[in-house]
Amino acid sequence: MDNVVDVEKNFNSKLEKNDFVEPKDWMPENYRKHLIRQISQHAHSEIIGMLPEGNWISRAPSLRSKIVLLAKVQDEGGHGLYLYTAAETLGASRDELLGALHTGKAKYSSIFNYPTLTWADIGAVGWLVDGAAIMNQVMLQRTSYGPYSRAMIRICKEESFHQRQGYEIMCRLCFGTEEQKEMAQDALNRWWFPTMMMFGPPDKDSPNSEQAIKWRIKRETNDELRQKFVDRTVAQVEFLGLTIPDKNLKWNETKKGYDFSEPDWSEFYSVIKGNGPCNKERLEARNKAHSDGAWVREAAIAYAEKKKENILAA
Ligand code: FAQ
Repeated sequence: MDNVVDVEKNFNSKLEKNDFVEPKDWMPENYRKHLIRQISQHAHSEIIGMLPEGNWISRAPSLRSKIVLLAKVQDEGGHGLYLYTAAETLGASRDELLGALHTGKAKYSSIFNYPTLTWADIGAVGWLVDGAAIMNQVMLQRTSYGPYSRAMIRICKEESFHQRQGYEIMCRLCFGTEEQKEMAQDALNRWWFPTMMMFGPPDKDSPNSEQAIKWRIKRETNDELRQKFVDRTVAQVEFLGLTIPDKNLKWNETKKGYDFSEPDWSEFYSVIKGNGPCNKERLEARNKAHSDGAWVREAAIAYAEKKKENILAA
């Protein structure tokens, strides 16, 4: 058996060479735990994220928009599946992870604790929320853990379609009637700062970032990604003829990027502690979906067992 020094050297050399760490490779226990924490929070965000958009499937304004929204929400369920599976390769069971979500012990993205009040919110979620998700996830395609990286490559392809779905809705509203444009502006006003919170607290207050960067789990910091997101989004807002609800937003020639206001971090901490506008509703809906789906899981297990029996008997 390899000694501890050798396996640790091998792990570090993989990181240095930008090689992937694979499930059967030796890894430090804290690296494994860090990954389970981040990947499972990410998986939970995908399936909780289905709820605010799912609310609008029956109210979509046309058959086309209903079909597109249905496909998007279904994709998010698929993303949850890839990510739970990646977490399972680290030794975490699906039941354990879902149990932590359903009892409120596990975190999921703060953004999904805000309500989707109008159809314009579905545009804003696709455009801003999926836009921020892609900004974060593009770097995760190069994360050091192989199964997570491969899941992210597939997820990013689908997320970029989602971002366009949202921007298309915003275009329709902004180039439609005055009333529709007002709806779009109202959605931007409500979603802008919660979206900025998606990247996590400022680097100086982020307990996990430093180690995550050392292990190449994260390749860019929370502040770097937030800055990139603002810089990329301003032109899209201008094209729509809307206004970002931030009086301090200003181009800074020296840094070649925009200066902007920080979101209200006390609101962020309150939301992730469970006190956002929809935390309770989201967990109730998620628990109900899980218990309503019990028969599907039972049927799938019975089918798999029967199939195994038939194979063994043949
Ligand atoms: N919400 O030390 P850091 C999507 C927690 S995209 C809730 O900076 P880290 C697509 C953090 O967990 C959204 N909690 O943490 C979609 C930590 O708590 P802990 C999901 C947050 O991990 C679109 C504490 O604060 N994307 O779902 C948030 O280095 C539309 C200190 O923070 C991902 O999860 C937050 N916003 O950086 C689906 C991407 N921010 O665990 C449906 C992968 C921070 O120590 C519809 N995750 N916290 O108790 C990541 O890249 C990272 O985990 C960050 C946080 C950047 C989210």
